[in-house]
Amino acid sequence: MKVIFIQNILSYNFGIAYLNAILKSAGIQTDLFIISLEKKIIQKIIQAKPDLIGISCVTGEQGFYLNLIREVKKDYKVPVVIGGPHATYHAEEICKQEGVDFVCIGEGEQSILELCSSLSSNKDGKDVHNLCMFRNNKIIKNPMAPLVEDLDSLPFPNLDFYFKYHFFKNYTEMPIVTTRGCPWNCGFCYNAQKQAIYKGLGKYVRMRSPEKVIAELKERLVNKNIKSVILWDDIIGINKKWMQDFCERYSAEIGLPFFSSIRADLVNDFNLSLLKKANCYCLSIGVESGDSILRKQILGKDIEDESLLNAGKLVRKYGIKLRTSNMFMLPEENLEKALTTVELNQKMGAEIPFAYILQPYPGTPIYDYITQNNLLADTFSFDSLDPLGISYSSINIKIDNADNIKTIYKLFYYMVRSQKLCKFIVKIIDKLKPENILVNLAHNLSLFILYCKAHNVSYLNGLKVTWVYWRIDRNARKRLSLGK
Ligand code: B12
Ligand code: SF4
Repeated sequence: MKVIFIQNILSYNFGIAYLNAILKSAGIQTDLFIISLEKKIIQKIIQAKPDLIGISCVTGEQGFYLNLIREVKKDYKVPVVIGGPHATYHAEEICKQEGVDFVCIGEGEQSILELCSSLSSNKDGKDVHNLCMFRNNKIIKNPMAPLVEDLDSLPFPNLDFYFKYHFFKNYTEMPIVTTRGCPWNCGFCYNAQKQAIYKGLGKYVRMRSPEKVIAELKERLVNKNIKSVILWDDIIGINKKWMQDFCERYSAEIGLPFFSSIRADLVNDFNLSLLKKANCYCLSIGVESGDSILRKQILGKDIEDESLLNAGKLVRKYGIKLRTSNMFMLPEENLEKALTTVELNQKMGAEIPFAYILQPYPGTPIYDYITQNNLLADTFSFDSLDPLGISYSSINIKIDNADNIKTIYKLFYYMVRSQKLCKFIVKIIDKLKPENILVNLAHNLSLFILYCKAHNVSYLNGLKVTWVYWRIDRNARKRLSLGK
């Protein structure tokens, strides 16, 4: 049995890495193809003769993957299973698409093993937990397996196949996942849906033991030029004992600077003194909107202004860089409310203020709000959601002052960092069209600065990384447009 994973994004994918580890431990052969790093991708996949193709998909990428698997299947009949966030939240829709044989809802370790053995014994996945499929015009949903209760029982995620690519050999940042699940349910996030899918199937928020996390990191750092670590968790800091144990072990045994996200209401002296001692260089906090009504009632994030201001003050007091995550083009947002987001970030002292455009994912409360209030743009299409959420080619909702807000989104970094510049921009905002070439240039420059600061790299190294990404992206686009 041979399983091949196909991936679009130029980054590790820990969903795939966990599945790789579990398959390898069962003696199943695996490989990975990263589309932008391969020439003649279709031929390569066919030549590899997989018995199963696995794809991990976030919303926005589905159209791309569906086209690719249809191309493969023209010349090579192979079962395809799609998992990951998009498959989990939109299983019924995606299972009907041509070329998709199975959709895996939720955690996939048990399912992928069961699927391999089911396919080997010609059972067509009907006996496999978590799978959803479309057969004889009917959607079949198999029972869900309970959540993996003890994350320490899983083998360490296996990234080996990423290192066949030069690109990953040069990576200086090492991510790690320490938890699964988040106890909150913000209205723009899929977490609430995931909680509902897993209701009654075990404890939702689980943490790996600090001991195992450190052991995995140590294993992963051997012979690599890693300069920093990034925690790819939804949240840290909920469990005091865990935080203390993790931070103490990290500082004694790893010590590299690391990045993490944290909720503002978990920012306190206890957590921050531990994080600082462990060499946390940057914390990312979700502000979402500076307008508390928008944040709390429309976006469903129950965090007070005071909590954000206090978090900003404390993070700065401990000498940790403050990254914030903000959204624009929100329902009921107007110029004044968008400017409150700038102002709150200024007051918090955000050094790395990052802005996104709201992507109203179908199935989330914010999407329901937008559709019920007739705010969805006529041009909205499920398939055109931006897989990165930063390009604003697909603005999805109708709001007043849209042009002004788009300009603020693009110049956000400068407006937060300099009050003088902010006042000036506000004065001439009507003249600054968001498509203006200078506005676009300034926006791209700010993305570059934000990248370097958040990833703790010098501008020179940042330029090298940008150049590598740009070249890979340009070559991949050329090849794909020529069908190679
Ligand atoms: C790390 C992370 C990133 C990283 C890496 C992305 C990646 N593709 O791995 C970076 C920083 C690059 C990133 C970027 C983005 N992210 Co992000 N990210 C995360 C985060 C915090 C952790 C992902 C992770 O490693 N989880 C741990 C692994 C073990 O879990 P998993 O991925 O779910 O995998 C399990 C199952 O899903 C399943 N599975 C997964 N793949 C497959 C494949 C097969 C074949 C099978 C059978 C099963 C299977 O089995 C796995 C093991 O149990 C998640 C939130 C979360 N907690 O999952 C958000 C999350 C995935 N991100 C999200 C978003 C929106 C984005 C961005 C659009 C944000 C932005 N504006 O930049 C971009 C999109 C990038 C892209 N095209 O992938 C959303 C996706 C929502 C959606 N509907 O798709 C999530 C779910 C956050 C959220 N709660 O809404 N992200
Ligand atoms: S705290 Fe973060 S991960 Fe948790 S529900 Fe809110 S946005 Fe989602």
